[in-house]
Amino acid sequence: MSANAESTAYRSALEVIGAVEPRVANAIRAELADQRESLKLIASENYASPATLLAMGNWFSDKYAEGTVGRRFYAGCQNVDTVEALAAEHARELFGAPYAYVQPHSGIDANLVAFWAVLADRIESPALKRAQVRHVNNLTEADWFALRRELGNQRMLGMSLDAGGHLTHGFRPNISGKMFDQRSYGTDPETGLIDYDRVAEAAREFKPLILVGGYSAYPRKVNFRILREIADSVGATFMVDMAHFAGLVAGKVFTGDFDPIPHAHIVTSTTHKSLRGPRGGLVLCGPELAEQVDRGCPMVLGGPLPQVMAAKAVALAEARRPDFVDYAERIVANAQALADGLQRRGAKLVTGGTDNHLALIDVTGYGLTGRQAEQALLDSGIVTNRNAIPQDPNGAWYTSGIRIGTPALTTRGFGTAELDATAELIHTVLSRTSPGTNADGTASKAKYVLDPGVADRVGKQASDLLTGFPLYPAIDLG
Ligand code: DSN
Repeated sequence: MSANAESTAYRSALEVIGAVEPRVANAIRAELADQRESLKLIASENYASPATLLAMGNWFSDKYAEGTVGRRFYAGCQNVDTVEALAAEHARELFGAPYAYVQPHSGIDANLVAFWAVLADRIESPALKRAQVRHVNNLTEADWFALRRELGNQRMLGMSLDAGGHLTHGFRPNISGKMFDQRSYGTDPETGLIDYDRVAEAAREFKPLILVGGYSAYPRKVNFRILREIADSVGATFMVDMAHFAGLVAGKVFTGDFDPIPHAHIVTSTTHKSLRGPRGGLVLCGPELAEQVDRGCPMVLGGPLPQVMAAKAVALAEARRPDFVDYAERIVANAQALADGLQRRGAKLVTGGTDNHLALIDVTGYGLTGRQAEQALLDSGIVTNRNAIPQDPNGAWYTSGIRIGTPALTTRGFGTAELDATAELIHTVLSRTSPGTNADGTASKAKYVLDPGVADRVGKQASDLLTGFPLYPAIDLG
């Protein structure tokens, strides 16, 4: 590849786009500039490689390909078959999974596919069995009524939202919380850690059809062997949503009891977080669920996005290279340096640290809500997101936490020294921010006052830190 191939590719693409709608080309340029200039600590974001990004901008976007490899509802899918089969093969090899389905457009979609597969596999529904084997026109109204009744109201046990679980694990704002009868397991109020005995107790009492493991804001490893034993003890199907930590599984940081693949019946993920691929999802499972998973489109998914499957194939191939192991190890070392740096300076962290890619600051220690802290940090060039903490006194909107993660800055090349410097910047901003007041004099959960000069000074320091680690260094848009 020539030294300036990436620059040439993007310059040409922007020229072509700009000739039609210059404002779109300008927004794309501005997005790169913004990403280059911000200290990105959003735990679920990353920077995909130029090869991954370029694999999405092509004529695969013009192709319908409902169905699966070799069994499509449209003609002319041979090239889509090639990229879908490649992405699935890389996913199987990377994770050591018997079966991979790479069509889901997002993590939520991947979870919906998994829910469908488990329901279809587990529900003793004569009506569903008839619906699977007969043409739908041959079912009676009574069959359909029975099918709806039998599929609905099944039980799911997942991690509670404020302990770090995800909306799709049975919470009300998501369809999973409306179709399933859901209960959650929390964390120990003293340690903030999952208490497996209490999970087992909840499972014994509730007898869920599905036990869900996985999280989007829990800063610790999870023992999937124990969760599988709990699932088995009550006859539940064990599903793991590894969207956040898929990169750590791929990079062999989480092995043995902490690798979900050998323990779960079905595993879902996104591909764009620590895995560093395109925005999308995937499902991994054994042969017993594969047939139902394959029905994902059109059962719950719209037509596949072949251009994204092409990009998944590229990114998964990258993740199979030996240097991805080094990347995954550095993500965790960096998160620990960030967590240690914050705690040394007086910050309070949920669970007192991290052993994955993220940490959760309890900003009540600074007298702030998550919303105030998030905005003050943003004013200072530090991009994070507010997040509930266990038993959050400020609820899910204002919150009391700030979630920070290292996959993106590690991709940029940051090491532990830079993460310690980042901890200093975060602590400076939070300790120099005070809660504001409403017009009527009451305390505001949103308004805040940042000491004069702090945002500019920290913003400059953040920018200096980033200068040593250019983002997409080979891309010069001119
Ligand atoms: N939105 C993702 C996150 O930030 O964790 C999860 O869906």
